[in-house]
Amino acid sequence: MNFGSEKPVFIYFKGAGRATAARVALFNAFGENGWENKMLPYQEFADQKAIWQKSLDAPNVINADGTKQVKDEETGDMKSVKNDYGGSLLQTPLGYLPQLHFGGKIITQSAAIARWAAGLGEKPLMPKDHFERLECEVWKCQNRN
Ligand SMILES: N[C@@H](CCC(=O)N[C@@H](CS)C(=O)NCC(=O)O)C(=O)O
Repeated sequence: MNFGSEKPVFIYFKGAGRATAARVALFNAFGENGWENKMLPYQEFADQKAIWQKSLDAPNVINADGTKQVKDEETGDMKSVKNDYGGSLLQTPLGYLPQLHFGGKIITQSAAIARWAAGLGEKPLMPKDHFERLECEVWKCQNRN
């Protein structure tokens, strides 16, 4: 699989939290220098979260697909438009970390990122055997991050 020269950027706080499995898998897949492990200072996160929160002004609807409801000026009807979350770094419906910025997308959910990265690289962490893989998935679901 060829990812070109783009480096995935993983963003979380300075600390283990929900990031360990994803960080380990990203390190294994992309090597020490093939990805960026960005640790956001908490104050910076809080500032970004405030911008994000403000963008959810009434009607405060968070759609899972990253859209929000606004009133159509002409018809007065409610319509769905893409939410840019006020330009906040937290451009996702839940405004949480971690995030993975890659391929022009922002991916959330630590377990999903860990599983994805665990299948990559010269020596993927995810076993080839289908049943062993299933056991890994069970373990990951049980741990929920
Ligand atoms: N299910 C998500 C949960 C993410 C989550 O809860 N992130 C917390 C930190 S561990 C967060 O960003 N909290 C900040 C906030 O709630 O404003 C995942 O595993 O990635």
